Amino acid sequence: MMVSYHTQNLSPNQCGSSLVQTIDAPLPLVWSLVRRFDKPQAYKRFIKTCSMSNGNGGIGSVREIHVVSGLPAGRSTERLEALDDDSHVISFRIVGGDHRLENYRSTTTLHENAEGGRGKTVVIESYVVDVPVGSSEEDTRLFADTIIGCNLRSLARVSEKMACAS
Ligand code: A8S
Repeated sequence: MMVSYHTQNLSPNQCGSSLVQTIDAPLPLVWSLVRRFDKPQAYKRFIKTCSMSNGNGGIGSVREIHVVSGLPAGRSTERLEALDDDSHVISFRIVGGDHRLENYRSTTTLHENAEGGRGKTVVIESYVVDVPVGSSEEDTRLFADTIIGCNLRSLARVSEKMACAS
């Protein structure tokens, strides 16, 4: 069931992977951050601004991201594809921008950690993206994995800080 959200059907010119992060904070708290499509800067690194160009956070909403300087990109247009408050699933697709992540689509799911008991959350984030002409699959995956890894560790830090304070 949780695996099926992260099953990837890759075309020959695509690559993808999935990353896992355990967080020492309750699922509802972590979900309250992850579900906010209109506020990715609450935990994602590298984002300078985010404004909504369509909708206000429901499925079909579109956001315009501007990233901080120093990255090989300036902006990204992203559409919310799925948001399920019962299953704790969120998925978005990149539909434009000046970067090299063409046809990027990611799915993030949250799970209560069975081993650590209540109060711990496991986050799984997977993605599929086109390998740009002239780039290798390995480089494309390394680039995306690095950004997502930073974001997931930041999500853990922010969530754990909030859990401590509450
Ligand atoms: C996310 C995931 C990624 C975001 C990438 C991979 C991006 O925002 C950054 C640099 C780029 O070159 C591409 O969940 C893009 O946000 C930080 C602008 C899309």
